[in-house]
Amino acid sequence: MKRAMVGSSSLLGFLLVVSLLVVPSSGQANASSTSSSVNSPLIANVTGRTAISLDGTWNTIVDPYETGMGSRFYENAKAKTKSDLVEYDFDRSPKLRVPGDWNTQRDSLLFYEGVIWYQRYFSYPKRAHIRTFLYFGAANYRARVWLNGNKLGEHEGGFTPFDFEVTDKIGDGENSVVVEVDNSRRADGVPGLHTDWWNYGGLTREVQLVEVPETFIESYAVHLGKNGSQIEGWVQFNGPRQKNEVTVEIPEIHLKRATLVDPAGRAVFGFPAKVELWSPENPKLYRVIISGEDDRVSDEIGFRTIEVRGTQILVNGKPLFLRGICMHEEAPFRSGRAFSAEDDGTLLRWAKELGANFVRLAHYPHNEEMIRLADRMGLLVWEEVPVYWDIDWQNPATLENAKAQLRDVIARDQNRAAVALWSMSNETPISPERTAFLKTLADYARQLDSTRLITSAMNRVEHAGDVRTFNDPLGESLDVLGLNEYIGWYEGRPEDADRAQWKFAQEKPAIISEFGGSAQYGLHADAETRFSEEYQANLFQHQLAMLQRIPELAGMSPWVLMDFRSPRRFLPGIQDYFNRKGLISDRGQRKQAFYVLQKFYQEKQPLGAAGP
Ligand code: GCB
Repeated sequence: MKRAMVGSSSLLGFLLVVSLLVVPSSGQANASSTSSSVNSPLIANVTGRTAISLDGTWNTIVDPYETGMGSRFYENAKAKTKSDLVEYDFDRSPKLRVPGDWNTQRDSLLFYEGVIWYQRYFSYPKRAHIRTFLYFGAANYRARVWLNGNKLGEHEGGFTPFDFEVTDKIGDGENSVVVEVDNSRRADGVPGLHTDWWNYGGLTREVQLVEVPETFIESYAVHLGKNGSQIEGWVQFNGPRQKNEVTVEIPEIHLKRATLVDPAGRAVFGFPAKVELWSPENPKLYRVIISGEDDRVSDEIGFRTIEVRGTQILVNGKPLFLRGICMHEEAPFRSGRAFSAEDDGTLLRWAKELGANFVRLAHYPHNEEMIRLADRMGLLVWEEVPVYWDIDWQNPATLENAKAQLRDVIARDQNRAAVALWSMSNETPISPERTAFLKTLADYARQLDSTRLITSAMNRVEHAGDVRTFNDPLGESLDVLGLNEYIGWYEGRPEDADRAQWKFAQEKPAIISEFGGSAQYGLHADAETRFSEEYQANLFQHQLAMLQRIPELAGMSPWVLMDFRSPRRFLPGIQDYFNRKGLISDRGQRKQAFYVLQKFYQEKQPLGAAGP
């Protein structure tokens, strides 16, 4: 037993058993193998680590008949004599950029769903006492990875990060990495066979080699305790040996505390601290430095509380109406999967211009930088896993897959003050199996992160004349109810909203997580004409007037910030495979409805449950 030091002078009251032996962490590390054979711990905050980027151009082979496995493409073989038969050659194959979806890099790949093999060489200076991980920001949808012909593992799920430890497999000097990426839709996948967004395939986010010491900080959570006066959290080490202490430092408030690490490499801490709170109006971030004996990680972290009281959402103890907008991770101007700081910045600046304090990042985890930027810009975030429409509710492997995606996005973003809500699903048809599946997910999310609110976007409504009752049994398992409704687009006329009265089966905060209608930018007609800007603007007017009459309302996120590609939108000259419900066109032009919502967000406050 031993006492750890608090700051430089006082003593910390934590007494923990100390051991010099630390086993690799269990929780996250081993759980990573549930739906995929990824056995490496998922390293948190890769941007704060020493890393070598493998972004750039990769050699690629389009393999529609999935010949590559049988032909052992992963060996990257070369004919050694003139009579050797090798029927592929990465070196002479066309290239694709990484990060990037393949669909928008080559015309012939726009609709492609299947396998593409990626290969590149890199040189690496191997050093003693350094552990190396090959880290992928995301690969849609399934990836199998080999280094120098040795299989590292595979991963399923198109929007979450994964890594493989390559310390023993990486060579000093030249190496070759091969990745088979398959974006075939699967009935047992998450999402399943049908989505209303483009199935962008490829290595869609960054690829890097991350270097850490032998015993390193695998993951950590640092947040404001529920009472608002204490900074709490945990640090998880991974490696053979660890000094008995970890230090958490917030230089700006002269805070430096040491905490003991338990034999499993975990330290749990909590100490009083007075911090300036993070909020949408004041997105204050502090530099937080976590140091063990050999490793040190620095992060920018905001401190705030979020909770519900009756039908209100409270941020830092005060009711806040979420003035939101939904968005896809779709690149402005060029169309395709967004991945760069420039793409993210444009989208979030548009949300700010609209007057939003909240974004619903539909329908899957967006790139990590998007969340970090929201943190810096003061935008609360709804993050979602792609449990979308119908999936294989009765399949245990599908549930494990959804849980793995949830676990990994929480592991990646749990230190972002911006993240207010974890969403389990979108518009899932009600059945006992579905409700049980989503309840399991909601319980799991709470177990992993008790500091945020759990929600889902639902759409079951019971009609009795003009009274609409939102009633989904899943609501029992949630903190906040998300409701998608399309009065005036899929249902009736925009004016029907004037008579609609809303009731909610559960007394909980409700967010209208979607409403909207399509308009082609520049198409002008009267407000009766579908796809005209006037129709969409009129629909927004009626919707907003209706939403103002719902006292339970805690927020809204209309559908959607920008037009996005969708394989189910066929109308020539209008849709052309784009969902046109954007308030901004895919070329960045603001439609009339943009200004209707902007005016509403600027003028009408406070709203709904956050009102007086
Ligand atoms: C919805 C879905 C969203 C679609 C949207 C639409 O209810 O949640 O993914 O894109 O409607 O435009 O139909």
